Amino acid sequence: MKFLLLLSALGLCWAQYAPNTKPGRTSIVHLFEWRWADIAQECERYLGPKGFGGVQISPPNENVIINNPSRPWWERYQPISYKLCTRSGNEDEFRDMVTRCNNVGVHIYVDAVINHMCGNGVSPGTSSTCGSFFNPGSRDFPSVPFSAWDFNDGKCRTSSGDIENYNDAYQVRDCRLVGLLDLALEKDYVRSKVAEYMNHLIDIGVAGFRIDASKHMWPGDMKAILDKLQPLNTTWFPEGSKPFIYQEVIDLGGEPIKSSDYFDNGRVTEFKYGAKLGTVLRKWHGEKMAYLRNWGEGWGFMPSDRALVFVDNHDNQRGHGAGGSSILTFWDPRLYKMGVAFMLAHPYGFTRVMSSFRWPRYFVNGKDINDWVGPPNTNGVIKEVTINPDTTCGNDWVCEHRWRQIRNMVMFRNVVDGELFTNWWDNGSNQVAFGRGNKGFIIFNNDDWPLSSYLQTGLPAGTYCDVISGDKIGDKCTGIKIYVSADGKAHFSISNNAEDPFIAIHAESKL
Ligand code: QV4
Ligand code: CA
Repeated sequence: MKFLLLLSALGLCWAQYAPNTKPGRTSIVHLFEWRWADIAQECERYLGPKGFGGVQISPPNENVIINNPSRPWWERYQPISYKLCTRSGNEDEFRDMVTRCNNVGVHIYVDAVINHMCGNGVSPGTSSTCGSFFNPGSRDFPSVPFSAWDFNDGKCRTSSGDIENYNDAYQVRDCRLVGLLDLALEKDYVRSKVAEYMNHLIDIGVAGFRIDASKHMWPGDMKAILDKLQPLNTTWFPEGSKPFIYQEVIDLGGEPIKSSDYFDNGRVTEFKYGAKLGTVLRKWHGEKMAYLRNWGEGWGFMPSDRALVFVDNHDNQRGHGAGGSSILTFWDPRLYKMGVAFMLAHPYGFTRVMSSFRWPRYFVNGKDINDWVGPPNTNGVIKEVTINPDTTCGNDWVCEHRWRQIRNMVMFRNVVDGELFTNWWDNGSNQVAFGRGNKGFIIFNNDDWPLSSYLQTGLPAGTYCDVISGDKIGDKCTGIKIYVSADGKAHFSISNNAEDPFIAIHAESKL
């Protein structure tokens, strides 16, 4: 009996579903391609004070430099070594970022690219972000070191050596994803090198990992790597804390590899979430917001406590990965704000907000031919994130996370944390509302006619500031005011032409 208990305790040990955010902080933001120095400042000047729980950073390890096209964002998904040395900064800058962010209660989540090294077709040399030598043809990465023994060439059975058919789980795991040299993760040596890299990051103080291309790794191999990880740094985390793990698996149904295959290792990205939410808000295929009443598991999504959710990510916002045309992005700001607000108000999943850079999007026959364009830069050097007087960002950094509507909904989610999904209302079409216990209430009008309704909010009587049209500053609202009467009801009116056709109020926006 004791032995069984011990076994189950050990079993629970490595599975990490808790995001390790500070109490009262419930979302993370992906600061895609930001420099470590800018992230450190953003933690101190914005993310900490505004209640963000953490930052997903771009891969911090040395990658190949691609010059044709010129420094695409995706070069960072082609590792050369595990040295912390990229366009975002060196190891000193990385350590400074982790320390300063942790010190203001904002944790760092690393995008771990461990399925592969660089592309098979890349020329040998030292065109890498730290100048390390590598030779893809001979499978030589001396800075790790990895050599021909450490790759899956012998195991993959497709004629090209690349993944050719996603209906064959073996080739999806053992062959090359778009030509990327596939690591032999069944080897203890390879597992140890990967774990050594991740433990180095844990030692510095990171709180968890996005595991890139998880679909392309056997769940058992990943478990073996996770078993080698040490507990989080006790300067900032309780003794024995395990890193938060969320695995990138694109499962839209219809393939043999399922998200659920990975639940034992940690959370999994729920790609159905953004694809469906976009379809609903765009009103495609007869969808309407009224159908969101049973959003979550009711829509065939994975269990809420296994899901990492987002409206868009760095791939599908530009047509990579599961980039369906329904995906909402900053390019459609009105619908995007509604989508992100719906996500942040709804209890399902652990939420990640996207923060992008602008690029010269240019469609030819329905495909963005500039989908490769890297971050704002001067001769390849990533530009600083400048802050405008109105608190938005300059230098083509979009900073969706600083948009008032999104930033205030991150706070809304913190305030309603743990409260039930309550007081659903809809008009049978695209006007819907719901509450979170007696802590918050949100209402949307995505119909082509005005909304005017007297609804139960579940909130205590009082005057509340709408946090979408404005803020509560001192004892004043800079936007719309909502009057909740003693019975919890309030009148809402939202024009279908409103700049933002939705209203949100919560316990801390009460005057
Ligand atoms: C080219 C040819 C291949 C050929 C190869 C030969 O297209 O047919 O075999 O050369 O060397 C880039 C290029 C791609 C190129 C490849 C190898 O786009 O054309 O292949 O490099 O040089 C990002 C980009 C990819 C990019 C990759 C590496 O999206 O375009 O590939 O970085 O630079 C699936 C997966 C999922 C994945 C998603 C995009 O299941 O895991 O595709 N998502 C993650 C990341 C994503 C990243 C990777 C995985 C790879 O989120 O950003 O891919 O690490 O759905
Ligand atoms: Ca693989």
